[in-house]
Amino acid sequence: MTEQAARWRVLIVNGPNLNLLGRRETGIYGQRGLEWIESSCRERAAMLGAEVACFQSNHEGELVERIQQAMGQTDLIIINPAAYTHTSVAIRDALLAVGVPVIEVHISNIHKREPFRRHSYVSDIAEGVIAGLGVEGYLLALEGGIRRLDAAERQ
Ligand code: DHK
Repeated sequence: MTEQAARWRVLIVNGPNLNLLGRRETGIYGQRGLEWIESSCRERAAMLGAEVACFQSNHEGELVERIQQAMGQTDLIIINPAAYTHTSVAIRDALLAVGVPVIEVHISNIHKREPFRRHSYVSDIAEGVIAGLGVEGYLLALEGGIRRLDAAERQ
């Protein structure tokens, strides 16, 4: 597929410990690092007519601030809040505040793990949720999210 000019701006946000992907609990999270996710998403986005900004932090406040900066600047947020999925009202409120469609991604199937991982503060405000499909889940979120933006524009 040939590259098109960017029509959509996508922000990919990753929460705590995801900087250690590829080295951390590889039986659960796999061998690929965050760099693979970010470069694959940039490449796929370019093919789909979108541009991607990536952000990772281990700090809740930094994640909130980066989400706030997306207000009026971003068409889609793909977020894996990692452990903050299960605890952070602040991240939920930031996502609600910016009013941008959200797709939540988890590398592992959080419903198959410890009971405390089954609750997400993001799922009920997200357009969609992908869990358990490994790091490929980010690419699926990107494709699905852009397809939805394209469809909404055509209406
Ligand atoms: C990543 C984490 O770091 C955990 O805290 C979540 C999520 C699950 C994931 O599967 O991507 O519970």
